[in-house]
Amino acid sequence: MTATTPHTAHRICPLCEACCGLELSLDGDQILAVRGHAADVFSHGYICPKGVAVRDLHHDPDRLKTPLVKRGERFEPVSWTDAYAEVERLLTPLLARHGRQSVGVYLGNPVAHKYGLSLYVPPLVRALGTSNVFSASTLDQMPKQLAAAMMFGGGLTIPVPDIDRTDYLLVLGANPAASNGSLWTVPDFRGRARALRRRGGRLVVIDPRRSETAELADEHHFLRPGSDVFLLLGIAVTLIEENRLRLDRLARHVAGLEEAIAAVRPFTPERVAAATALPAGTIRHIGRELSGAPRAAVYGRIGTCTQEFGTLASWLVELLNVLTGNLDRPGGAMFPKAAAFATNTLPTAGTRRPFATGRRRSRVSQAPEVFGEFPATCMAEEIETPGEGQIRGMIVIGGNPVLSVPNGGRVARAFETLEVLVSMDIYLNETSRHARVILPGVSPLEESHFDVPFPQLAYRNCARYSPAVWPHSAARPAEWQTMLQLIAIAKGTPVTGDLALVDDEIYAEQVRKSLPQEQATALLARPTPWQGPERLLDLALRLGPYGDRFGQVPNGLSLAALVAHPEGIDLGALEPRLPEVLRTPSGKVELAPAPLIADLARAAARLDESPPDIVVIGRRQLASNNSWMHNLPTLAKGPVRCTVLIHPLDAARFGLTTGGRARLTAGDRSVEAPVEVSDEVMPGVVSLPHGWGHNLPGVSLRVAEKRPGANLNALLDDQRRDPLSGNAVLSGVAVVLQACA
Ligand SMILES: Nc1nc2c(c(=O)[nH]1)N[C@H]1C(S)=C(S)[C@@H](COP(=O)(O)OP(=O)(O)OC[C@H]3O[C@@H](n4cnc5c(=O)[nH]c(N)nc54)[C@H](O)[C@@H]3O)O[C@H]1N2
Ligand SMILES: Nc1nc2c(c(=O)[nH]1)N[C@H]1C(S)=C(S)[C@@H](COP(=O)(O)OP(=O)(O)OC[C@H]3O[C@@H](n4cnc5c(=O)[nH]c(N)nc54)[C@H](O)[C@@H]3O)O[C@H]1N2
Ligand code: SF4
Ligand SMILES: [Mo]
Repeated sequence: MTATTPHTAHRICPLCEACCGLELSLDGDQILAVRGHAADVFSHGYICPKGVAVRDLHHDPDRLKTPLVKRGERFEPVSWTDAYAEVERLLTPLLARHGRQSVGVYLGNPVAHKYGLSLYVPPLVRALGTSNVFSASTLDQMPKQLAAAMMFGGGLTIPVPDIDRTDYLLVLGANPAASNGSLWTVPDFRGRARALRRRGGRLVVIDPRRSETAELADEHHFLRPGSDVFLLLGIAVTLIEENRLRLDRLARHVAGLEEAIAAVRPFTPERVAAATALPAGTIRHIGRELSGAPRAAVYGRIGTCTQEFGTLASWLVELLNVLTGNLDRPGGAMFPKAAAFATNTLPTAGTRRPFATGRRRSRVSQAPEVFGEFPATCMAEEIETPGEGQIRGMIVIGGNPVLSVPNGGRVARAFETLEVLVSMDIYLNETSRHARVILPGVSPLEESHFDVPFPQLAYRNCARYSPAVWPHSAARPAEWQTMLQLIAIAKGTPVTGDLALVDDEIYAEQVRKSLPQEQATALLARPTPWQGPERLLDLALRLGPYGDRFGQVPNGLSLAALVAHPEGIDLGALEPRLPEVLRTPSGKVELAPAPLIADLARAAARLDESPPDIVVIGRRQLASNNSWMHNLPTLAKGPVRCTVLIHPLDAARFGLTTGGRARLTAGDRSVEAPVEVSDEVMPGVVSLPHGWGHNLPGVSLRVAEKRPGANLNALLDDQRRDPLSGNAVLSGVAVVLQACA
């Protein structure tokens, strides 16, 4: 555990999608300082305040170090053996009595940042045999993934702006200056945006709030929340009517162009203007600038996803990239080529089937399955509603749905009725307090790190891996080992069984999936120095597009090669990938997927509806990370951040002043928070950040509890979704406002 002299370690930050390289100054088991790793080939020394807070996270006295088991009303620390035995004691009979659907799984955001978790989720779900899988994806990016699957044939085949070479960047519903980018791995967005402007390019931001990103922009336009679909349609029609389509070399790679044009055509800027709260002239102006720029990219993110027309909006973003000829060319919107785990780099085997959702429906709301998941907003009702297939046990992995899912109070009540809740979490927090057993992960610095999804979405191709800064003590399992144990329990293997065998089986399955039989057998006979996620990573790297194919390709990538380069291996600027990147049955970019064309009728029906008086939107803040970094002292400083932002005109109407308090009500749900009057938000819109509300009984977060804030999701409705993707509507929700006494 301890080294004797101060030294330095390098490590990719696991806290957000920017994946910055960190440099840690260490003395023994203490972190003295955290700074950016200047030599990192990808992030070049960039870092944000959350990266610095890795230190607080590692040393947080509230971070759980032993498993907890609930006895009566209280949690007791227990040994790992006892904790696993308790899980087995609770889970095995439940599965036997009520069948495989009786246990559900919820996967939270950190799962995507820890390959020791994410690589073991599919085997866990298979071992459980449940279709009741929920995740933060349906609170977030499902629309974008669904649109990508329909258009390009892969849920992570999502183009990203080639920011360093573009001349015009149109950003809708994203605030990378605060969030550091999402479905777009781009450390130092701010620096790159400034460079874009310095070389004469333009940044245009569409957002109901003048965000930190809008502050950097040449142009910012307020937009009525939830109306991106109409703005994007209006821009598309501008291009069509004004003879601005420039498909050029894209023409031979697309299918459905005429159909897409015919479908969007009725939505002229003049027709959609009122719904967006933007003048038709502004919509046309954006279309003209976008099509006039030599190289341009359109990027839409969470604001365009967490709304009723999220999938339509995500489709239209890419449609604009195609219509302007900017898809897949330098300076446009390009497809990264990741070194490992990207399905769009795997050989295409057999016949490709069209992408489909709804292979199953959820029991209560009849929501279609999308990528094997049901909407997170269906979880509570599936637990509450009796009958065949009712969920009676949950495994929550790295998630805090009580704060992150709309109608969080209902989630909490539902969780209380479960026979079993197993939580893999590092804190006793708003969600894990409902668990029967909490299995805490070690510090992220005590495990090795490789980002599975994010290099697939990165501004530049590169491969980086971080070994553990310190080995975790032998008495505490790494998270992948806990995953193996849960898999074993789900399979009915006694907890005394050999987990190495479970791991070998998972590896063997992956090898057999990746190679023809003979080669697979030969490979499995070869010894490997790796185990667990590292062995899976080595396999993926070596068989990936830059891989050494186990010695066949000289200087190809392997895990050993990555270990030798703590600063990462640069794989170059993004390069055109059409048509090789596509996995659609036609081998073309599908511009007019039938479910999307059909969904336009639903949007059209909404065009003439009068908007609610006041709607609420969220707000991400640099020093927060969803619900779980409020316990870190370096981030918990400064003014109270969980405030209701309101425009001066609305503040006057409702008798609200800065420093006073407002109550927001929707249906029978309400929250209260301090008011901040500001013209940063547009009239008719109030903004409250999500992830707060740390004042619930039973949590053990001594720093966060002091400034608990209000839970936005205690207010939001769990029955509002984008019907195609199942994504929750988190933005543009009507509320009633009142001043509090
Ligand atoms: N109203 C509203 N709601 C939202 C959003 C919004 O914008 N507005 N955003 C949505 C989005 S984009 C997302 S991604 C979701 C996030 O939803 P969730 O993933 O459910 O919530 P997080 O706050 O990310 O919670 C992460 C949990 O993982 C735990 N954790 C942290 N590190 C580790 C680790 O290393 N191992 C394990 N096992 N656990 C760990 C934390 O303690 C915490 O309990 O929230 C969504 N909810
Ligand atoms: N500091 C920090 N960084 C984070 C996180 C965090 O909590 N804190 N969370 C991480 C996660 S899980 C995610 S998913 C990413 C998300 O990263 P981003 O997608 O960049 O998310 P936000 O910063 O919430 O920016 C969304 C913007 O959309 C605007 N908006 C709201 N409604 C609408 C609308 O209807 N239309 C349009 N056009 N705009 C709208 C909001 O005002 C906001 O400025 O951030 C990640 N990074
Ligand atoms: S931007 Fe994201 S990845 Fe980079 S230091 Fe901050 S939290 Fe870590
Ligand atoms: Mo997210």
